[in-house]
Amino acid sequence: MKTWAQALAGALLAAVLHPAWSATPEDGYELWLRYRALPAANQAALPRSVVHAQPASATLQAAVAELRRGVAGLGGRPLASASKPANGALVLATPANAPAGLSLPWADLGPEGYLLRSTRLQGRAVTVIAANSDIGLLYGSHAWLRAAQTGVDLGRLDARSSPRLSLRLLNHWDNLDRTVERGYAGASIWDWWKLPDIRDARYVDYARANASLGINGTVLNNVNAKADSLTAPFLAKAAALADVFRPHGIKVYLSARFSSPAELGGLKTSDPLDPAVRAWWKTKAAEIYKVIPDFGGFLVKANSEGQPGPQDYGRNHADGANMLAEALAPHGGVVLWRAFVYSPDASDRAAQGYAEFKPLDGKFAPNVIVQVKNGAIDFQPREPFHPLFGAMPATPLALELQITKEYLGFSTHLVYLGPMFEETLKADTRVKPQGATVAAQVTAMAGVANIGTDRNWSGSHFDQANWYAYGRMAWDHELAAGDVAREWVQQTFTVKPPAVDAIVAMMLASREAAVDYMTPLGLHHLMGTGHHHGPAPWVDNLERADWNPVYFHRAARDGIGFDRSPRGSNAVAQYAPELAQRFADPATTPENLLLWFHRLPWDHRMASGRTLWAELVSRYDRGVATVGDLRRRWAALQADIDPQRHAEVAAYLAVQEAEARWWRDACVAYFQAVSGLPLPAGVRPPERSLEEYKVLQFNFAPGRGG
Ligand code: BDP
Repeated sequence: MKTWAQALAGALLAAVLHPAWSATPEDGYELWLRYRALPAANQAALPRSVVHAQPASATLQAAVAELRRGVAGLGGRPLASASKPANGALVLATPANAPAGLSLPWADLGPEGYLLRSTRLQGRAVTVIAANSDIGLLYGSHAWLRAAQTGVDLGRLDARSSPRLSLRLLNHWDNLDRTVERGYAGASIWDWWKLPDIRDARYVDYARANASLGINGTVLNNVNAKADSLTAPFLAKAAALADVFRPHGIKVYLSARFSSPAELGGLKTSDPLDPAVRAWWKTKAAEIYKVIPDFGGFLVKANSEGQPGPQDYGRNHADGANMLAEALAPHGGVVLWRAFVYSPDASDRAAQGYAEFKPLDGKFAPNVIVQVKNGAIDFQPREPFHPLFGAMPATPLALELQITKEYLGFSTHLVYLGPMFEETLKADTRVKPQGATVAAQVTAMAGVANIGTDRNWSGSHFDQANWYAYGRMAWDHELAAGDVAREWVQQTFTVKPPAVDAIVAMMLASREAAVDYMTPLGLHHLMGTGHHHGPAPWVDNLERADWNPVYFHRAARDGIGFDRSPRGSNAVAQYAPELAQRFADPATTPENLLLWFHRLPWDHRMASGRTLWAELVSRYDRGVATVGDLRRRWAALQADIDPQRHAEVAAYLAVQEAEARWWRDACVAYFQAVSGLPLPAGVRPPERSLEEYKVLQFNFAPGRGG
């Protein structure tokens, strides 16, 4: 088999020799904003002029600049600014500058929404992009460009969209030394050393890409925060970034370290009820707003995994969050207070977030948002939705998703997360008889970013799709993962229908494949210690019980799984009664969550008629087979994809296939040893012995995650 480097070198050579592709190889830098020439027939519908308010605000200028760039690429033509509509013109309209004769449903658009409409205005056929604000016009311009890139008929547009969530955020886990916690795409793009004076051009492209999705806020630094990020020099750097992002509608937020009053202010305590501590935060907030007048607020990880917090002083989460909220409120800022907490002594880690936060419902200040991970453990390949969704009706909640694939094969595995995001957003919490999705329970979304200095931004071409899908679904949670994948492929790779269909099908198969080859049937937390890559279900020696894979799978001679039914930890009781009842019984628990909620004998009968043991092995096999299939399908697309990106993806898929086998073989070997059962008939034995898998070490690059 060729090595990764050989495959890449071969492909680069092919790129040079291949006559069908342009001389500049595609390296992924342009993301989905590539604006390649449309087929000649579609170019005719592109505008030659754009009518907009003068003088244009910085945001309107950004919109017009993006439209110019797009039309130049799509049709090779300039787009002139005009004051009157000509035939075929684009007209950017807000109520304040709407041309005479234009009547639109402004009230329905909300502060950020937009409308695209092909219409007649002053006797001319035009396309109106309308919004109540310039930021709405920027979003509308991006939507128009998306329509153009995805082959929508530009002469018959009639679309309208407004976000339901007012906060659509990225969370960067970027450290001040430019390492990125759980980052697999190079270093942090924030060049703290050169900021604030040097503003990398990449910051603008970052803002453009985010604005194209409707992302409107970014937390710059890691939730495991250093107090330094709140010192004057760093605030000046953050302010420089805020200046770059502002025209694109993106506010800057910072992760705040709870012990900052003691660490930076020299106070004896950081007790949230201490008047001096409260005063310190008020002064700090005022200092921040002086340099960043539209600062978004603080994200806080407190009393979680060793981080300081109010419990250090005998106070609770509400005491801590409300103190910060009080400091930010006069300036319009919010506190995003994370609910990711678990203590070493609890009997079920999955039950703790709910246990600590549910009693505090209604106790938080109005500008506090409790930020909850999608599931109750930790961004596993599949988790049921977190029971806090729907359980805190008096508290605004944010849904936190992880875009970076800490538990899903880093950036080498092709795993499209759209289906996973959709699964959570559309999960029915059953807190209302008529149904109540997770999406309907939240007022904000936060995505842990997968962005770094790699030329392709996300570490792999397909990981760009996860950034894209997160942003699109944060704007519109009703979107289907398949539709989002389709528009991403059309903008990123090709518009040829058979190739688009083939790539979308690959993407849609990929998440379930990863669940199958890593943690099928509701298993979770089987990964290697520390770096979290590769299988290690045998680990049982970590200082905290609830860090050990054996704590989560509980496999032994008599069975496997975590009993969260009333006979076990009873974590099922944290769900609405209807779900609690459904999850309490193996017969009514969805099979894909079976071992999350139940500990069952190996000979438990599955829907397929197989025993649990045979089913488990077959799921592992199915996962590996699907990855082999993805490889073959990608190989068949060689003529449709530019050579550099084709080869890079092919090389990554080869790694993924080898690692899927590693996962499968190591887990099957381990569970076989524990269960003492023979392999089901016809099943391929693991390539190596269990002992060999146990000593395999995954070499991860230092500085690329803790
Ligand atoms: C875990 C990560 C750890 C993060 C933590 C968090 O392994 O690096 O700090 O989540 O979300 O999944 O705070």
